[in-house]
Amino acid sequence: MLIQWYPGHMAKARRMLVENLKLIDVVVELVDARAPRATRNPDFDDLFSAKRRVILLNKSDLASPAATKAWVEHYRENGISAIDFFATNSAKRKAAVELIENAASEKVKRMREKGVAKVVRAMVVGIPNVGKSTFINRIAGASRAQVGDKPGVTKGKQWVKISPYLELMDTPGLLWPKLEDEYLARHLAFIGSIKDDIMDVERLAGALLAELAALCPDELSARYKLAQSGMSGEELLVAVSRSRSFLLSGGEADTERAARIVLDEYRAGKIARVTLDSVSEEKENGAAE
Ligand SMILES: Nc1nc2c(ncn2[C@@H]2O[C@H](COP(=O)(O)OP(=O)(O)O)[C@@H](O)[C@H]2O)c(=O)[nH]1
Ligand SMILES: [Mg+2]
Repeated sequence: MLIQWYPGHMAKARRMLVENLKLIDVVVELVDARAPRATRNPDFDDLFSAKRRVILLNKSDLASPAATKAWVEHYRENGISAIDFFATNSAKRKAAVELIENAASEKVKRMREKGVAKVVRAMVVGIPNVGKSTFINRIAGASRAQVGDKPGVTKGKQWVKISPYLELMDTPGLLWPKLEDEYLARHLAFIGSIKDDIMDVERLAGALLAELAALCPDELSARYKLAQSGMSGEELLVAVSRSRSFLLSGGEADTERAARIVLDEYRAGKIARVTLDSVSEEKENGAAE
């Protein structure tokens, strides 16, 4: 599976991010709760080592609640505060604001002792499609006001006031995923973070079906009415085509149509709330490289 990224764009995005880092107190990392390992750029650890960081496991509505809980605990064990999040819903807004404010509370306290009312500045970072823009809009809510340029702040940057003590940069820091590890690259493709048009959808859907057959066999059977034991991904895809009556004129399985449906349904959370990346793999292998 070969995926093209443009080194020029990457270098520019990274430069901008590093530039903006000087202005901020807290880095808010968004990862996709379905694939926290695949959607977390390992450069984060180097780039943000000097900053207070929090992690939001976004799209938790699509992930396994038990797995998300395990990831939250894993991050906490590694000294990073994390919560499960759901950017397309407002229920978690307050929890996110508190998480960010808490991350900067020591600094705020130190400044207050000096008689300065410190405004905490945060930046949202993450790879494409994890929900950065949705999060910024959600957290800004109706009060989305531009705070404007200030001394010491690079011209043109806009800050959104979240509370009297918290401002968020309205341009998220963009990083790219690491794609060297084929297994993790596949997870990025399953969740739709890599464009389908540069991949073989049938191979991709077959691989997804094989993984789902291992992770959530009952839900998979229920959705596609399959007796799946011992089937390969390719065989599973043919079985889905047949059970949905996706057939070509000669009666052959229309596996391309089935592949698109399987990918769409998985991404929309219709098959199961399932998490592809496990904490135990991360513990065994360390963070992705
Ligand atoms: N189900 C679900 N979808 C989400 C959530 N957050 C964002 N999305 C969707 O994910 C897609 C990418 O979101 P966007 O904010 O543009 O991501 P960005 O590229 O990181 O800025 C959009 O279709 C959003 O509606 C979430 O918590 N749950
Ligand atoms: Mg965006």
